[in-house]
Amino acid sequence: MLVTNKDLLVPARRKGYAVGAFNVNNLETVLAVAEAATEEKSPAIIAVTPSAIKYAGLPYVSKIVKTAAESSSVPMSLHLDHGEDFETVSKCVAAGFTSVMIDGSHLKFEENIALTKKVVDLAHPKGVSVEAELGRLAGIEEKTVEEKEAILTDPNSAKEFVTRTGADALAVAVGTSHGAYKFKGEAKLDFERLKTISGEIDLPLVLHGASSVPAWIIEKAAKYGAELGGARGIPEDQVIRAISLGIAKINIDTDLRLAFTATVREVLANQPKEFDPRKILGPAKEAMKEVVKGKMRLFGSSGKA
Ligand code: TD4
Ligand code: CA
Ligand code: ZN
Repeated sequence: MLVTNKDLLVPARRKGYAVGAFNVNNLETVLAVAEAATEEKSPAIIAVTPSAIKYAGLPYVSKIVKTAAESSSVPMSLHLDHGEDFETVSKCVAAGFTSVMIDGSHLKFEENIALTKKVVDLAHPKGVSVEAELGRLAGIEEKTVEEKEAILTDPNSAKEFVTRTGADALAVAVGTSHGAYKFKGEAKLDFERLKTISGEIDLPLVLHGASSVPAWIIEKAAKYGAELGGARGIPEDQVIRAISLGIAKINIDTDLRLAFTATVREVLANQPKEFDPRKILGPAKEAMKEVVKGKMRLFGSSGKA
């Protein structure tokens, strides 16, 4: 069934687990998430970025995801990830998204509040949840204390931000970043900061850039010709620690892209006579589904639907 992020995340924060938000841009990824959620009896958030909308088209992407959610026995939401402006958010709300993120993290504090509040005023009367972001996603390796303070979420202003905007969930910057190259050396998240923020705010907190970049996927991709040297993500034990400190929504895109790519490479390499897309993308879907199921178990959302 189709629900909002608020429906999924408030119980998650209260009970100490997290719901995965999985980015999709094609049918196979939607099927992978929906099938994994059903088999794991887990809630799931299906996330779509503006560039995924550009790729697939808003009517297609919204209808495919809604169809998946409505034909599922488990609760799923259709969420706009990193909505960049009011117009994009309005279009997604009109298309039936049940949750939107407005990413005003690049704006000045007061401007971020004003834009987020404007989105909340549009979304809430329609029963749509709103995620906001404070602080910028960036690796904190080799950064000075001053640089970190400028980038990461300021615990002192986070409370004021959520109170004044009325947002339902807050994406925090604690040292994660998007993509497959998060750290050069050891993974380093600012758990002290996260602890302080979650002490101040009882809203569900969101961890972006949370892919683990599993070694086995990188090795499989590399075996079949991928060049992904230096790829590094967030170790699973650090993800678990973040959940214990108030993270209730975890965004995963990179690990799905890697599983998809590694498997397509494998099939094409092993079966050079194959040219039926279903025989190539079917295994890629299965690989993504296994990744999603693993995340649901790791995040503690399995069995919570
Ligand atoms: O919000 N996300 C997904 C961002 C995807 C970037 O998007 P487009 O190419 O579609 O514009 C995350 O936080 C994912 O984090 P991850 O660790 O998986 O990269
Ligand atoms: Ca941002
Ligand atoms: Zn993100």
